[in-house]
Amino acid sequence: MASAKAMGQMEQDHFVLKSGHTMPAIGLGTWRAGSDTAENVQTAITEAGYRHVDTAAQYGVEKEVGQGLKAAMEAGIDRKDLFVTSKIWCTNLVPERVRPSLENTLKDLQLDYLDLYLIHWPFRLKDGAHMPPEAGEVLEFDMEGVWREMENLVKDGLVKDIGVCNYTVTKLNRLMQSAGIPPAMEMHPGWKNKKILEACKKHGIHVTAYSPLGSSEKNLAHDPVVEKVANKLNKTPGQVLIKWSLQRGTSVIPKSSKDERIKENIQVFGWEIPEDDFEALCSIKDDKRVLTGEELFVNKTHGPYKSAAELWDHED
Ligand code: NDP
Ligand code: 1BO
Ligand code: 1BO
Repeated sequence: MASAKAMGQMEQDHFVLKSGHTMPAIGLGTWRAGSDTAENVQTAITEAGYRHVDTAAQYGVEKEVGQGLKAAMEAGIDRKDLFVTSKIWCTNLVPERVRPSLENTLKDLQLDYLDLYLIHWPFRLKDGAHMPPEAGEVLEFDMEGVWREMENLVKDGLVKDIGVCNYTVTKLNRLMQSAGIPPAMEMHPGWKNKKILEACKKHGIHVTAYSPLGSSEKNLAHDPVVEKVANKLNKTPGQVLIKWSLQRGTSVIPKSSKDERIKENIQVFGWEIPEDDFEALCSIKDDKRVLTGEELFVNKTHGPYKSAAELWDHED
């Protein structure tokens, strides 16, 4: 796939969603963010220049993220200049739990609205479900009912945009009647996830690339192709991976708990990956997901999902 740059689009530090709202192109990820989350969020905003933070109820750090946001606002950053995303967890994917879940998230984040509220995974789990789930712990998911309640949050001004994560083209098509659906999907040179990106582009839907560095498990910063391109461009491997995502026209939410890397990961403007190096990155072998969802949602004996392929509608 040619990069957005190669297709003549201008480099941009933000994207405009279908709703007309603006999303900063780089956000700070907070999954497995650890004990320094509040300080990391504050540093990211006040020192590194981030204006976008991605979190989730399931990450268990919303209170800390909220403390970091509060400190940044006390230091003079306006709420309206920040873009805060959170996600509803799988145990709460029933219409009547949507609003209370959002209210808890807002309370923990010390905010009165979210910029983006996402369905974290399109599977409903029973409260207290095991990993991997035991028989009967993956429940029926009323996708349209939950979505309607999320739309009500937008109508009531509690959330500016709503979206989904970890969707397939099949599932996305079910929701396509709705206006704007910014999805967050795993994307890096080791899992390009082209089908969903192309389907979203076709519908004019903005995509955020999560785990852009390959997450902790696959960390592509040590991949020889990435290292070679980084050396050539005099950039770090992390910057090259983040820029690769931006050049595909996605926003990107790298996570780091280290101040230096938090700062490094947003220094990705004013230069570009040349087309041949971009293509070399696209050719990295081993095109596989890191987050298969298998541990969370697959019960090989009892189902309802008996394999990761079933979770992803056999689209991989
Ligand atoms: P990333 O791809 O962001 O990788 C994070 C790992 O890379 C950490 O081990 C981090 O270590 C390390 N790292 C960070 N910066 C650099 C660098 N410059 N050079 C080398 N290594 C680096 O993984 P995530 O899976 O955390 O994805 C990012 C964010 O996306 C998540 O935190 C979360 O907010 C979101 N996400 C959303 C999902 C969804 O379902 N919607 C699923 C998965 C992620 P260290 O902290 O020590 O720097
Ligand atoms: C279990 C949560 C995966 C990262 O979003
Ligand atoms: C569309 C996903 C944005 C994450 O912050």
